[in-house]
Amino acid sequence: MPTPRFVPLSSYAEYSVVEMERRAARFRADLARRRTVREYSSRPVPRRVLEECIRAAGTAPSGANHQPWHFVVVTDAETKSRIRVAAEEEERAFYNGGAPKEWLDALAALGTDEHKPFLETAPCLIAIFAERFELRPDGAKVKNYYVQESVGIATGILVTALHHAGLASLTHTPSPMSFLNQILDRPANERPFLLLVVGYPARGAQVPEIGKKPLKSIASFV
Ligand code: IYR
Repeated sequence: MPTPRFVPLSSYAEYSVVEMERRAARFRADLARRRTVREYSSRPVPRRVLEECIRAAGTAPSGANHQPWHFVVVTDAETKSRIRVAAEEEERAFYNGGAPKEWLDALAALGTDEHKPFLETAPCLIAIFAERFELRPDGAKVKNYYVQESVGIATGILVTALHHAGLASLTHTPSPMSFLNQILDRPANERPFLLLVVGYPARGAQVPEIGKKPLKSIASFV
């Protein structure tokens, strides 16, 4: 068993209370501008921005620091098209009898349906995979811990980083998503977690008129 090695915490920055309040408020206001976008321009996004945002996601905390995620960045038109065809097949089943009425009622305010043109129009899809266990080159399996939590946090950071950089995104979850393993040639130890659609909003893009819950209904201070 390796013995832990420690280094000084040199990266931490402390701010005054006033500065903290200012930073927290500015960050909150900037994030409040983020909207899930379903209408995209086909304008390509800079690869280096995507790389930096994925690096940001890779800073997420994770169970035993195993970093059980893999991000596949898809910009190739043919691959996007194959993903659209497969996703729409799942979505058709979902919207036409597969999903319980209660679920469809809950989605009514978003105006979503089985048509997913953004999977082809948007310049970039980031397929996020969760590594249920690590497969070592010698075939040995190493268990990962809190995989859903870890990949969820990394995905949240990625969504935030993309917004901060000036790109729009959509968290898309066709269900089931195992077609992503086939199309993107990912190994069986990786489970598709989420398909993130990334790009610039289409000119005149519209979003549903929905709100976020106020602090008092999402938090209690005891
Ligand atoms: N995956 C479907 C349905 C869907 C489900 C939820 I929960 C949403 O918040 C939005 C959509 C789709 O993408 O249309």
